[in-house]
Amino acid sequence: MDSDRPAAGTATPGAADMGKLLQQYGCGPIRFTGSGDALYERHLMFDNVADRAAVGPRERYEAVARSVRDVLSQRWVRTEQTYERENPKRVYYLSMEFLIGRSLANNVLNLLLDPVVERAAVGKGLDWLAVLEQEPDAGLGNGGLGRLAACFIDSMATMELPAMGYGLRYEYGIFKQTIRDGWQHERPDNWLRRPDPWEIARPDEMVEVRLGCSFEVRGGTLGVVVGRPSSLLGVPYDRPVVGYGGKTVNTLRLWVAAAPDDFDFQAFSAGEFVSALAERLTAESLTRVLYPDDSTSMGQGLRFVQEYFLVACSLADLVRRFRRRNSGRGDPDWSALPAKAAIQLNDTHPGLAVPELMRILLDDVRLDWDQAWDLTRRTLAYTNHTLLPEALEKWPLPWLALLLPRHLEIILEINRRFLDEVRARFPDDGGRIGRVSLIEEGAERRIRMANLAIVGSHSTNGVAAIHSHLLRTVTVKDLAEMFPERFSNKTNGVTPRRWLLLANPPLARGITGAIGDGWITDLAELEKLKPLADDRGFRDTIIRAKREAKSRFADWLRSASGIVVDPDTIFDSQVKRIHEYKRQLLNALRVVVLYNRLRENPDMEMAPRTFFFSGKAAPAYHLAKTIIKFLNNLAGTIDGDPAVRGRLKVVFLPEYCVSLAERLIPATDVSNQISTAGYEASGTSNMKFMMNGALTIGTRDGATIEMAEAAGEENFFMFGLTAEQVAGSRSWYDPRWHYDNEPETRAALDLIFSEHFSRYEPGVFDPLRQTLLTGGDHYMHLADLTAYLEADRRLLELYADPAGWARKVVLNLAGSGKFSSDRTIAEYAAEIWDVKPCPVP
Ligand code: 26Q
Repeated sequence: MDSDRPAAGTATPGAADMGKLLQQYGCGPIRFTGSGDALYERHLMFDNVADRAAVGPRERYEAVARSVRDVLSQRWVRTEQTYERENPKRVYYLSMEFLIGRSLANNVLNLLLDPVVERAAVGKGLDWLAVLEQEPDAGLGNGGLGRLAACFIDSMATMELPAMGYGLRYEYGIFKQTIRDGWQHERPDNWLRRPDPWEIARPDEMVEVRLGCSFEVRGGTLGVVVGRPSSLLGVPYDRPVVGYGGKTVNTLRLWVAAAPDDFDFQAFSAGEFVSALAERLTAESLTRVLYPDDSTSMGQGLRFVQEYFLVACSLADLVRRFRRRNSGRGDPDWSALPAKAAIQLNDTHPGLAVPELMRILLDDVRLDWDQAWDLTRRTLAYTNHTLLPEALEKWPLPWLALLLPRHLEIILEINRRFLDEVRARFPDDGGRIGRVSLIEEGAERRIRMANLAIVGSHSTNGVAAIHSHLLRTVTVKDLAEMFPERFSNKTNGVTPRRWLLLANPPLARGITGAIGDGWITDLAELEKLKPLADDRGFRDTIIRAKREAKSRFADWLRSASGIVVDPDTIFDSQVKRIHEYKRQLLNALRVVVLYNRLRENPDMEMAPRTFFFSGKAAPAYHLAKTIIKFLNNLAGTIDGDPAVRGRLKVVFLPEYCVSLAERLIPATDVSNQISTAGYEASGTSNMKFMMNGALTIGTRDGATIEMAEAAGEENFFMFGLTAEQVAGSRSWYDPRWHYDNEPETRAALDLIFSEHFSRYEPGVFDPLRQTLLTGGDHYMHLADLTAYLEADRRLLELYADPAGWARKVVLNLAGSGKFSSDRTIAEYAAEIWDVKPCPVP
């Protein structure tokens, strides 16, 4: 572990021994008598009942993690006691995904225990890095949306907000990716095979979830028993969320489905990967597996039940808490609900919260419709994360009729009243009814979850300025016209604790050396670095830190995979889910053009570069899988070509995940953010790269626009069509024109279609021709290729001037302060939730 992490202000334990620390974190009558050492020894011995000389690294990891948990547990209890006593308004963040990654190093860091733990590890001859490697990633999310939820709960705990995350405890997280012959294969991620030291099961706080039908297996197939209601149980598993400094420890509560003894349930399913896991089992299979996002998996009944299960468990839990805290002798004052609870819906995935909260208030509490509707709307708020029409959730009405008949009734009544209002306000606009209705009419009627979430809440926000603008003016224009005051923007952010302090110790140390460590909890302080852009000493510090991060990565890569990369080449990365709109293919075309240039002119000067790609394709997204295949073949062909050896290298890193991001991002010089303008809602890795000293080459999309504004456009390498130009040229755009008129574009495509990268697999890349050329290219790769190459040329020109490059790196760092999730959360707290910190004494 890095002892060189910057000192963290006055709270840093320094040389305090573990015993004192335990006292510091201890509270109330409970006191540990032993030291941290003794804690560890005790866990090692008694948790395993084994000879301590015989236990392996996994047991050591568990013993360390349990010791750390011991340290935080009193603070955790104390946090909940404080909230019980003070009864503040609380935030409930409902999300189908929390992409947490590993917890040990993060918790140690946030507890400010790292100097102590490191000394203890050295004292015991423990290989700390090997211990950390024992922890599996908690991969309970697909990508940006899930990782955002994880950054948000870190920020909320650090800012001492009374907040709770609600999600599902999937037994299998995002699938594991392996690459065979260049193709992606999926394996289940059995991350809970060994006991997880961070979770606490709370069977006493189990809740019941009722469904409108039952399930039966007859003759080997699954049957639905219509009209015979049944129920499931939700068992909470709690995980600590340690705020930086260790003062507040909030809770992430993840639900597991269990069957009552008399229950018989088997899942609906579709899609091979998920069904292979989900098909066989009973009620418990509901929370077995995370659905991979493929934007076409909307037809999956099990996912629908998962979403309802999250909503039903979480609302039951928070309503129970509200009753307990707000009832004097009789019933609680239900009108106080919005003053005590703010529920944030992470996309429409938990959108059934609208009819569920209505159901509770109408049927259980017995309020009248108007009261129930007013409270529901004032309690709920919704965040949108996508404009892609195919990714907007729409659930078939018959599914609700079968599973949630009462909810369907409520939705239809919401819609009836809403459309009456629409007719009254816009009597001459007949088309509007069809556009804003909560129901999409057609052969199969569907519930439009985004419309439901907007109508049923008091706040709708997008996740970057351009995204919020397009949401308001294009995607849900009619609704935004009706309720303009409900719409706002909350530009995303990332936690600087995990993504800078923990991931990049050399850089963090360099920053702290220059401006102190206030940036850890107030990232805007990075602005103080701006004048240092012209300070040669500081520039050198930063460049040395980058170099150190690069060689650390190269060393790790060699030992973990045998792949050798040269840290003296430019590290150029694009890491994210594989999707057409993110345009990994555009990046690949750039590489092919550079490759062609070198082949034609072997003596030309070109700074040596290493291109990293990493990311998963949804298992059923065939074109995305072909893109992965192409990237791998590109890597293989270039590797095998002596003409470019040492000058150009392409690496596809399998199994992109949080812990791989933590290694690669700090080592990256050039960050590629090249989505078709108007399609990437925000992006968040773009921010991580920026605060780790990479320069960005990118399109004017998502939060990248705001990043360039913050650092100064002149310090960014922006290129390509704007969102307006994309929309304006779609009707006449012709990829063929670029092929016919741009020699480098044509040469690159010709090389691909000549099977240069598929000599032994002719035809495998035919689908790419269809995408890029003959099929009209919806994402307009070729329209941006020459501009990309031109931006790339400017980038290389700057690279030839090390001082100029370093200067821009510093100016980027200095401008990255806005992109802390602390800033984002401060905006949600003030403008949507109206919640205040509730410090734990
Ligand atoms: C839906 C139905 C069935 C199965 C899966 C899904 C599903 C799951 C995950 C749909 C979408 C997602 C994830 C979306 C996502 O990650 N969006 C990203 O959110 C980030 C945080 O706001 C943004 O930065 C990215 O731009 C956006 O793509």
